[in-house]
Amino acid sequence: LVASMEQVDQTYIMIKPDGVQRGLVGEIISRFEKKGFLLKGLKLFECTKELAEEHYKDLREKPFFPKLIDYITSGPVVCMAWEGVGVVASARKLIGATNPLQAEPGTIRGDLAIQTGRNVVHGSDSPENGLREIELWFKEGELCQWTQVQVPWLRE
Ligand code: RTP
Repeated sequence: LVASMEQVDQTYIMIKPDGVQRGLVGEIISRFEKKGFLLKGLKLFECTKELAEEHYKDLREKPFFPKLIDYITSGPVVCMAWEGVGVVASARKLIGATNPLQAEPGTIRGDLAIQTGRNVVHGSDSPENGLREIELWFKEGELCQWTQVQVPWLRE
């Protein structure tokens, strides 16, 4: 009941084409599942250049922007919406630092990647961007409104 007074956030998590190609989909999803967050949406998806550019629009002046768009559109991605108290910051911790060589062991990037340009997963950086990105990547009707059966021992 304490948790119900706290802000429930949503984050957009995306397994990038390298994660899909390397067969890491199950491994990555399972880290968020095991943590206990609520999965609201999930799909394998080939994104257009326009969508990738909109998603990363804040980075459009960066020198690596064209390479980033080529990378994200180079194969299917796995789009996910996750919900929970503190989910945005927690997911960023589970993912680890942008540069996988700087990411702590135990994080997704720390365990599974070596290059910034092939860092296997994306996670929203704020609750506002979580909502914006979920709206951008999912159509109406693609998200599920469901209640997790209370897992004993997950919460006090
Ligand atoms: P993301 O949005 O994918 O979760 O990554 P992030 O917040 O950790 O990092 P951000 O600075 O927003 O960069 C977005 C993605 O752009 C690629 N990148 N390449 N070559 C480079 O110097 C460089 N810097 C960033 C990475 O794929 C990064 O995740």
